[in-house]
Amino acid sequence: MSVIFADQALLPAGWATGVRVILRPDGRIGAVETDVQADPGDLSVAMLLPAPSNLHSHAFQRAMAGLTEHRGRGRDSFWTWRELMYRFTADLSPDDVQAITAQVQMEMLESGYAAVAEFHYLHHAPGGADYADIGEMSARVAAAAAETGIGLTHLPVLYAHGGAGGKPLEPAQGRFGCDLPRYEHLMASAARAIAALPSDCRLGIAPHSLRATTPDLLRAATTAFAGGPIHIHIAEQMREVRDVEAWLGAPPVAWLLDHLPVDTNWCLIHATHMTAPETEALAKSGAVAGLCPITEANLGDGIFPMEDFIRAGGTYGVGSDSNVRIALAEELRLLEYGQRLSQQSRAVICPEDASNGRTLYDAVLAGGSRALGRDAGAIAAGRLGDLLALDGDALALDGLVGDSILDAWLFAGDDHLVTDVWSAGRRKVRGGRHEAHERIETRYRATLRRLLAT
Ligand code: NGQ
Ligand code: ZN
Repeated sequence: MSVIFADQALLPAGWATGVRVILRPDGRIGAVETDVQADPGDLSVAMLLPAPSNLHSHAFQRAMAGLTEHRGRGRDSFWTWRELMYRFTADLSPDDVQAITAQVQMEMLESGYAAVAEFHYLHHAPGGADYADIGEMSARVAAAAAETGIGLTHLPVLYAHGGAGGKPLEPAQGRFGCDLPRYEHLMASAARAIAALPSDCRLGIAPHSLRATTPDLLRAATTAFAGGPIHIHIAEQMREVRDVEAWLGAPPVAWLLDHLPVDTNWCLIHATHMTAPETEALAKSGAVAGLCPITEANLGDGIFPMEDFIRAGGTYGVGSDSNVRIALAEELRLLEYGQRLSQQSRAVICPEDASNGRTLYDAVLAGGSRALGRDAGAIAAGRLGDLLALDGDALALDGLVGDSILDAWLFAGDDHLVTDVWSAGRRKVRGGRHEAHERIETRYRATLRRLLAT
């Protein structure tokens, strides 16, 4: 048993003071006491919060952060960025992927995320042949999680087509591609890799997008792997919306909701471009909208119809997607700021007479846990011990109580205010640094230097 004592903590019923959180050896919270004093053996922190889950990541893309900001000829777009990204994947080795993924997971933990859903599609060797173990790359993602201690929901991606209408894969997509039998082998291997991790880690599936699958394949895969998390990219770019409409006779979100049993196991990544009826139907389905504001801004995707979605009772969470920046506070701030800029208004996401910071934070705790299939998101007996502590001595937080802590952190601060992070009770970050920071970063630097040289 270890015990954290917090001067202030955010509990399901609201802020409490004098809080003891008792962590069980299995990584769950055993009990929560309030209005008490610290015991001598307790670890004392100023401000304790549940730590959110990051619901969308492509770890390898972290290594090209900042390298896609040179404008080429013509108009830069998501599609020209994708060309660069494909070129970048061409010779990443399993060692490279493991080194990059460990760095990414470490940065996520240091930023305050306790867990991540890794939407993993770089499966095969250069040229597209299977590795000796078809799940080699999944095993590397799992090995990174074993080293960093992050809570992993691993989502091997089913990527079978090069574009809407069942187009064949492009040569540059060869390392991603699987038909269903090959995918089933991959999933079996990935399941073995995940079984070696702590029990909070789990497996789900990710049909990449409507354009990278077909209706039949999507139905077959989601039936074969029903019952766990199902993530899919959808309606991110207008070109994709038009292609799907021309092919399937409906816009992507409407088509998906009409043709598959979309429920709380599903997470629709981006869902940026929706009509009002699609927005309402998605909200009512119980599926999570997986919003990635920093990447969506970077790639020029557009702005999610948040007001309509919230009015209809929708659930959302955030992901760092391309990992061009891994920054929890910034991700939430940009989510709200995109709405402010487009609506020419303030406090767009927040209901009346409430805190912006608290509203955003509560929402992504719930949405992230649901999307990862992770029993976290609250400091309550029985839940996983996904926790973070903030620096009560920091100037930005000095003297603050309750929701104003969240407002100050998310709108006027950054992730340097995060001092300690626990994932399922595993205390991996202290003093703002991951326990293996030096080793992981040194290896990552060497990997990057080699990649940049080629
Ligand atoms: C991805 N990126 O899966 O990383 C995609 C591009 C593709 C985003 N959807 C790859 N933002 O579409 O093939
Ligand atoms: Zn993505």
